[in-house]
Amino acid sequence: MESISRLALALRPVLKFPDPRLREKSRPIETITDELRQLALDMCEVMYDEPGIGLAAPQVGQSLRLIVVDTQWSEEGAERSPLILVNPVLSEAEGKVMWKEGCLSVPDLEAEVERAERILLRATDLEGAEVDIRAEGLQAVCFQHEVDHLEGRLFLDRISHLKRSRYVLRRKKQLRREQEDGPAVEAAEP
Ligand code: K1U
Ligand code: ZN
Repeated sequence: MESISRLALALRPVLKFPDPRLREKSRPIETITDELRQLALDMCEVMYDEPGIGLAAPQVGQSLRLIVVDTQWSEEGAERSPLILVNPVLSEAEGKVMWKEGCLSVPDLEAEVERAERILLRATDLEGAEVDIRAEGLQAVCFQHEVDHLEGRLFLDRISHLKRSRYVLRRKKQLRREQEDGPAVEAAEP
């Protein structure tokens, strides 16, 4: 049954660098509609399927200030418990950490990025209630990464020029090869 529903309902594809839609500043959400609720659920599915610990609406081609985050679900024994955050704003940043990040929109790159160690994130949930979350460690880093997406920024913009230029060249070659040979085929799940 599971495999039939997964076949019937295609997941929203994740846009990949250098898609220009990843560089747009997303617009604030004014009204919480059924369409927005559906988008949030679809984003959670994509995040768990990829797999990832966060996702921002522009990564699925929607220029809206909506993010989903679940930094714990992949730990042993943990349940899925996504945070769905509308119009998130970061404040009260304290301290600095270096964190090795990846991005579902920037294939085949992991790099150390400097981030604030602790932050306060203020947002609205899907019921329209205000939420304040004080975060540190991976959750704080993930919030900063996702809010960057809403501004059209990628973690690539926060690494050295040399590392970025090397990645851009490698990615161009990869895309050229895919155009010639077709995209690499991912192993099917059992
Ligand atoms: O926004 C994204 O592209 C998702 C990205 C978020 C992120 C990762 C690391 C640091 C900050 C933000 C990812 O989820 S990449 C995949 C990943 O980190 C992961 C996947 C499965 C299990 C554990 C981590
Ligand atoms: Zn990302």
